[in-house]
Amino acid sequence: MTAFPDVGRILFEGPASKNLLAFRYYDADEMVEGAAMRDQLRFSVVYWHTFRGQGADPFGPGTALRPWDDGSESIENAKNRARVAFEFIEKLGAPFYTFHDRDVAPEGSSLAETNKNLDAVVDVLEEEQQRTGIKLLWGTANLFSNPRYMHGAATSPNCEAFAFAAAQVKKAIEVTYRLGGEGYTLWGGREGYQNLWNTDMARELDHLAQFLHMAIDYAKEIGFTGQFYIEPKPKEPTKHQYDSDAAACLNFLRQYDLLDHFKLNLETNHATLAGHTMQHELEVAGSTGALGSIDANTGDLLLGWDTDQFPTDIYLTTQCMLSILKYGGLNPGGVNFDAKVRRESFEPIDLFYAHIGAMDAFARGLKIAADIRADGRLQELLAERYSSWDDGLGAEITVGKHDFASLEKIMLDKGEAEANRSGRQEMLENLINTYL
Ligand code: XUL
Ligand code: CO
Repeated sequence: MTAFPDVGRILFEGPASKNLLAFRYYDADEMVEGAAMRDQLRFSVVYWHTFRGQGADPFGPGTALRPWDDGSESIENAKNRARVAFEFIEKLGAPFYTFHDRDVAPEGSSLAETNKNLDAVVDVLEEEQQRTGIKLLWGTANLFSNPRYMHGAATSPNCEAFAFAAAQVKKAIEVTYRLGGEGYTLWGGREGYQNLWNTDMARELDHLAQFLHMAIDYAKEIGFTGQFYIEPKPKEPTKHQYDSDAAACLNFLRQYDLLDHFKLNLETNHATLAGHTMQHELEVAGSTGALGSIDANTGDLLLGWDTDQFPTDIYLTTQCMLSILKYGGLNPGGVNFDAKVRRESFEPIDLFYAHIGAMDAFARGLKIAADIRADGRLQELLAERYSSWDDGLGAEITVGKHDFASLEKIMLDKGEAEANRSGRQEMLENLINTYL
């Protein structure tokens, strides 16, 4: 049985190819900065949008045609869907995937039954991973769709919602471990508030930290050594999410002694919702040693919500890959396409076009970033800009040889600081464009 009879393995055909079902830039074996593109980019397909997304929006129901899916909540349908997912990922040639517990298997009428359903589908995932060699980048639990989580999960005022979420994450970590997952992600879901009149923020944050400590303690107990991530997002579904941006996440992790156990999974559209660029978020995380993985998508700047579109903008992917290379790559993270096809792109083939374009955009971004780094002018100009700190007074300040009084004396003697140099913003923007 095949769900995509008209599509074979997607091949690299090079930039001259006119075939839109081929890669023009992503050549998995091509070496860039000493590693194959496959290992530099570590592409990953998300189960939730790609295999569960129906294209519904707040104004209308789903439109997607998915002939292999009978629309039921049966285990058989879930198992079949899992096999289709692997056919797709294998044909695409992505080495990884990610899923939430509830994406892959239906909920039962009790936690025990739900866990049993999950195990039954995880049997198929395991079988398909072995058959194809595709690996699990990270696992996660859906702690936001079920109505029990209406007030949040770890931050719920209802301690039994917290307890249920704990049981759910325990199981999801076990399943991730069983499947050889390289990481585990906790996105905030509904951990935030809609209204401060009914919210004890300090208490909620204490509970969230306690929950994360329980997760890492349990991973340790069972021997799961994968990387844990939290994923910043400023709003949606709540008015304010506690993990609002990279800086807020880092502050939270530091405050609660969690910094050694978590890295950040940064998502482009979450960065823009936070009023930042993805480059900003990558620099904040990277410069702190906390850059873990990316959810590679993009938003629509004319729509103020999380549109989760596939990335096609070479300028954006170049910025991403420049920061990623600068901070030593993503391994064990990856470039995870947390993106969905548009409601109007309802045919199965659109899933291929979407992923192929995004993979090519990132491959191109990687190659351009590597060119910029090999050329070296950008780094030279940056180094030059800070060169006053390399010796003399700057170096003395850096090593702690001065205080306010000694600096005052120097400036009283000199009377004025040395003249500034131009920031050369336009020249640098032009320089970047010469590589594109
Ligand atoms: C939500 C989002 C999630 C996480 C996984 O905006 O990005 O899909 O990536 O829970
Ligand atoms: Co995401």
